[in-house]
Amino acid sequence: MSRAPFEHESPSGDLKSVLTLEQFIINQREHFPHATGAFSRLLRDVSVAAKIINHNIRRAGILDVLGETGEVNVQDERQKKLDEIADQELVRALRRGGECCLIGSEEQPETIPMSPDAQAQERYAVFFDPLDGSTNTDVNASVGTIFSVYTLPEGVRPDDALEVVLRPGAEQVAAGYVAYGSSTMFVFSTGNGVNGFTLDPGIGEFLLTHPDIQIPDQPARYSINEADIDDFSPELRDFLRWLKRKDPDTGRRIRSRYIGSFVSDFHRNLLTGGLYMYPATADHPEGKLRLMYEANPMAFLVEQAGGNATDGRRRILDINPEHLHQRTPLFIGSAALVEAADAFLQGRKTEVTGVQ
Ligand code: P6P
Repeated sequence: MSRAPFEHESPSGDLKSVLTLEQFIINQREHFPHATGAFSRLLRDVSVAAKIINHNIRRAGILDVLGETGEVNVQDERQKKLDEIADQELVRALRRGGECCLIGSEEQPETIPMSPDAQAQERYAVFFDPLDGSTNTDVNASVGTIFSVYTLPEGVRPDDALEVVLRPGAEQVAAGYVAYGSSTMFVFSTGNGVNGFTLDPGIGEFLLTHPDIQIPDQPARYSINEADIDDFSPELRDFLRWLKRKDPDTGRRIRSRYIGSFVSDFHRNLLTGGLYMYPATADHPEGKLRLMYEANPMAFLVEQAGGNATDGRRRILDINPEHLHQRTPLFIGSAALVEAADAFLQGRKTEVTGVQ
């Protein structure tokens, strides 16, 4: 039985019937015939952490939470205070919620077992990047949180859980992100499409504002750090020249946008069409983005929205992970653009329309 939408007075004065995230998740339980409510409670736990992280971010300049902790994380990156806060809030919410048996975080060298029992009663493992793009926090630019959810077979011991759950992204049961931008949005999928919720700070609820998101085929923007262009392969440089050509029909060019936060660039491209690329570079020969808690969850979402995600050769969701912090080259966004990038990178550019 679906719950009635939440009646919400929008600024323009007309009533908008929108669902809260909690109501939506409960309604979604119809897609999980064996759902015990644990999965719904897990998603609620992540959304609670998102609200607390958002609260800290929105007051960062007021609270003493800008700047660095002085630590270097397992990624060999200087940790920001907000990285640490976001990581702590997600661990705290998932531990308090009691539905998660294992956590893998970008900020933690090893996984964190949640269940003290000999055999994990909880069935979910959650991997996350607590604060993606955190170098943006000190300059008031947008950042994000990314999460990925796997189930674990009954009775797996927490000590054995990682090797059991280190599985291709195609086996995720849910994935999502929080974009802390001009508004704060919670976007997720459980395999039945992608839905976006906007936080109404006045009532502390995420409200359904972007139902059934589909990435436009017609791309508006591309995102890549072209400072690394001398590291790019000739095939990738050839693709970028093709990508920037003037459309013979419209005379227009695709525009470049690179925010320095994968979540922000991904979110914009998801709504307006586009392509985000982080290829192998001299500094990141395996690529910079992490498979388990950046590439996999966003690949799950973009495929649910009709897009595509590869490492230039393979579907991201088919990659067999070998370790928790594994990196991968990433080409993700509108399907036709990802396919064109792959064709150029694999020497098949003559298959791409518009190739001179
Ligand atoms: P560069 C943030 O550290 C991140 O992982 C992504 O969010 C972002 O797109 C990228 O790195 C920026 O990296 O090398 O262009 O500064």
